[in-house]
Amino acid sequence: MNAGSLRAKLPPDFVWGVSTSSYQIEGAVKEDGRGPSIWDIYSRQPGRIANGDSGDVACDHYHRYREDIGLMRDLGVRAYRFSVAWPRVMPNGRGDVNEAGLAFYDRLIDALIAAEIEPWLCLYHWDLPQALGDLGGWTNRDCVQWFADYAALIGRRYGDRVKRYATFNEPSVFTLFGFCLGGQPPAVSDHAMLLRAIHHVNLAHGAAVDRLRASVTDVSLGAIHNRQPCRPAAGDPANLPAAEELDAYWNRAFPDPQLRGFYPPLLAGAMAPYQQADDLARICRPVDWFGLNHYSPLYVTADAGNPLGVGLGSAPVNVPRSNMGWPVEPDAFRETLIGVHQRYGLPIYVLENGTASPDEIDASGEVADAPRIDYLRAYNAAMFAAIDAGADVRGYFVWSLLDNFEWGSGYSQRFGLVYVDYPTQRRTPKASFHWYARLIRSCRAPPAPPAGPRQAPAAARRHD
Ligand code: GCO
Repeated sequence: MNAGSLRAKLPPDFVWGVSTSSYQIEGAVKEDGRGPSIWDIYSRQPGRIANGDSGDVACDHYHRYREDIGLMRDLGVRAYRFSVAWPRVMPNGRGDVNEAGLAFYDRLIDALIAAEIEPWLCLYHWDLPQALGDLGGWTNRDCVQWFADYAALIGRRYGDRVKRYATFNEPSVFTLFGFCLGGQPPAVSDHAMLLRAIHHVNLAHGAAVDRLRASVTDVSLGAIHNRQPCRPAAGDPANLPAAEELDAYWNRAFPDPQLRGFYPPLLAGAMAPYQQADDLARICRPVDWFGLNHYSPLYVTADAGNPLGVGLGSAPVNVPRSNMGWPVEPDAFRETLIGVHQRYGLPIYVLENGTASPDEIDASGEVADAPRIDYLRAYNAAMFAAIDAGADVRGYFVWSLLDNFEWGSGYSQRFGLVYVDYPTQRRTPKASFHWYARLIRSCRAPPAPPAGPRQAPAAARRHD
């Protein structure tokens, strides 16, 4: 990749970053007053998580955040996307506030700012307080107000230092897998509950946008959507209706009402019974950017085993795959960036992109993660091609800084630029860490040359 030419394509204020999430890295799940989340309870249920793993300790980031910020500095990123654990700051999700929990994020944010790394704060990366889950969670319309009150608390507490906020991470993913496809809490499969959850999360997004705008001066906010083309598995036309159905739920059920003011046609009728007057106006509130997570296309099959009749099938055999089995198709990323630009017309920040690879520490103590370097090189080239085609992409954040708790896969999958040896919590930057650091340095605009002697204005020079 010719970095020099890349610089020409990037806006001068292009943001290079890394991303993580609270439940996946913090640990300390019972420390300093934190309440349980639905993921704490779900992870402890037998058979839910590979190898019986949980986020109880994870990367112990709660105690090691200063070391991890040092790694970010070495990487050369100027931005760090993290999430706040709602039950760490409000143990029951509403009412009482946990000062010790708030104080942790004060320490984290202050240390980031001291390291000249801009904090990007995501309010919700799936760890709903279990106390609210017990009251129906996102199927209960009261959760909208509970979330808005939580957003207001965060804005008031950190708004003097944090200006970048995301309301939700991947709302389509946690609602689809939680209420229809399985694999995430509350692990039910019920179309009415899915529709209620979708609608209430959309309402909660709109309410939080209003509360953040009211509490944070100069706020810059958006939501983070996983957007991936839904293709009929095996190219079989019989799978096309399932691909179109999943596309409506996975790619449009949130950005369309939030940014265009209406549900996609495949959802609109089914959603109507759960809407109250002016709900769409409550959802469609002005945001500043589109947060995009992208990994690979989805190959969709018809599957009568769930209310949507959709299943995740296999990619074509000739397509390379990651350790997760996800197809590596960078051109789908280019298409997605251009499509998001054309459909929503907002500045785009890529807030997750990366891959799982079978990383090991070799005899010399290094981690030669060539598959991740190949992936990042190809996907950055695809991003630059999309920018060249006119997509307004303003930033790129790698998922993830650290190997971490990969939900149902537990610690069996590694997405980090930094290898985490979990028994010792030792961090080892991988080869991809150094590759990404070089890419950032090469793409960052060179410092302006020192001002030379003052010259006459150009017009005057033309005549001299
Ligand atoms: C997601 C989540 C992350 C995952 C990452 C790899 O997209 O599922 O945002 O928490 O860990 O994407 O699956």
